[in-house]
Amino acid sequence: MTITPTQFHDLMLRRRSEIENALDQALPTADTPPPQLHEAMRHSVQAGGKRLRPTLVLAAHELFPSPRNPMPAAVAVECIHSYSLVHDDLPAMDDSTLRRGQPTCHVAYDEATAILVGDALLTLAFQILADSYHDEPTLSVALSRVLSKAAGSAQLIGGQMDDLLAENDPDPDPDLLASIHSRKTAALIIASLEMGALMGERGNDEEFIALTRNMGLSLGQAFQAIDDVLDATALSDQLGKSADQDGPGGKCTLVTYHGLEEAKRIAAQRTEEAKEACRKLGGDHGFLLQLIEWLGSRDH
Ligand code: GRG
Repeated sequence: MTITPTQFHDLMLRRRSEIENALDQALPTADTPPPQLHEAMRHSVQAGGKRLRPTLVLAAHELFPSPRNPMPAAVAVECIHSYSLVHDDLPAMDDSTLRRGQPTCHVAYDEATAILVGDALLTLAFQILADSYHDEPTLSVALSRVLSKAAGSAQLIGGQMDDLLAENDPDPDPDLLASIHSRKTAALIIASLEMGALMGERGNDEEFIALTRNMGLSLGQAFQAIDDVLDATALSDQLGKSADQDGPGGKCTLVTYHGLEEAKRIAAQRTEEAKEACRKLGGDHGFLLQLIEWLGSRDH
């Protein structure tokens, strides 16, 4: 079913608000002992953000919807994403002071608290999956498997490690750069789509799941290319995070490696590939298709 831009905009707002309500319910209240930790968790998760990954979980479930509730899985993915941002901003990593338009967690609180916030969000994600899908143990295990693999040392964490090791490399390897992007950025995007698809009516169809993951890889690559372009061209105010973090720090990006125009071309090409893959999925893909298009033209 195709949807108009106005319908897409309204749906995005509605879903975002539903996701934020669910996050609010899932996070321990700020006065839960120790309050400093729980306030800081809320500071980091509730600062805003596009809520892309949870939106992808919901959109993939909607392709072939089932009576299952995809929201807890969507919340679990956002917990992992938020933890990775808190840790990425730490002085030992990207050393950033602004995130989602707010002071980063270690600036608003302190480094030890920010480390513990990341630990707590990572743990909470799997508690949510275990609690919310315990009536369907096979599904619960499948969701935990997909998310733990994407967040683990071979994917998200390994991509971050190689990203740090590659900093200031005078002769960066383009294959390593692509591999870092597919692990650091695309893995969680792929997992979000796969988790949504697993909960839908075609969750047991291996070919469908493989197609969904394939679309996620193109979307993840497009997302990273646009992130690199925005980092090089946008202002911190617009991004809500410290801009031009990559250039001066000596980090290799698609822009520093290929130049701005080629990075833009890669972003557009990957976006087209993701749209093509989305159409092949069939089902009710109208919202997902517009979401991919919107991400291709995002300015923050
Ligand atoms: C610390 C294990 C660990 C991993 C960190 C998140 C991350 C990996 C690195 C952040 C650096 C970066 C710019 C990655 C590129 C893509 C990315 C994850 C951007 C941030 O995601 P958005 O734009 O953020 O969806 P919001 O705030 O909108 O949720």
